[in-house]
Amino acid sequence: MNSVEQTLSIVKPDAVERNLDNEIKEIFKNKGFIILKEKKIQIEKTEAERFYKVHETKPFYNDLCAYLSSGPIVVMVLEKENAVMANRELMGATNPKDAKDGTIRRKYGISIDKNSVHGSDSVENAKIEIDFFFKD
Ligand code: IDP
Ligand code: MG
Repeated sequence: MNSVEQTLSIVKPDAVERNLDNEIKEIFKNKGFIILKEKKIQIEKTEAERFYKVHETKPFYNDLCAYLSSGPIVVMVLEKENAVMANRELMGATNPKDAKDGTIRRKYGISIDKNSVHGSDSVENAKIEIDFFFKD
């Protein structure tokens, strides 16, 4: 069953730093995503720790949170049919080296940690992540 979904996308510091945020937004729009909300912000490390709490036992957790809070990011709510999985496919594998041609991480990712974009991994987590950044 196809249904219209919303998902959270983040253009991470490595990509914003290289001024790729507009280019990446164009890719989403060209693939039929509607950008419902967006903002450019910089978060505190403690906020990054809350956002990535599922990874708190991983060896890379501290570096990951330091990195996400190291510079400006662009957070967006994307809408499209099957948006969660469509965005995951468009992003490509976590490690840019493993990402398929035509994916955002293949094109722009520098390394497994500086992989340019975040995307929610389930409809349930998308709701939590959208609330995290856009609840008002
Ligand atoms: P995802 O972003 O593709 O959903 P996750 O497994 O949820 O990947 O990991 C969250 C983020 O943590 C990744 O995007 C990446 O930036 C970082 N990360 C994941 N695995 C590693 C690793 O083995 N070393 C360093 N950073 C990692
Ligand atoms: Mg993930």
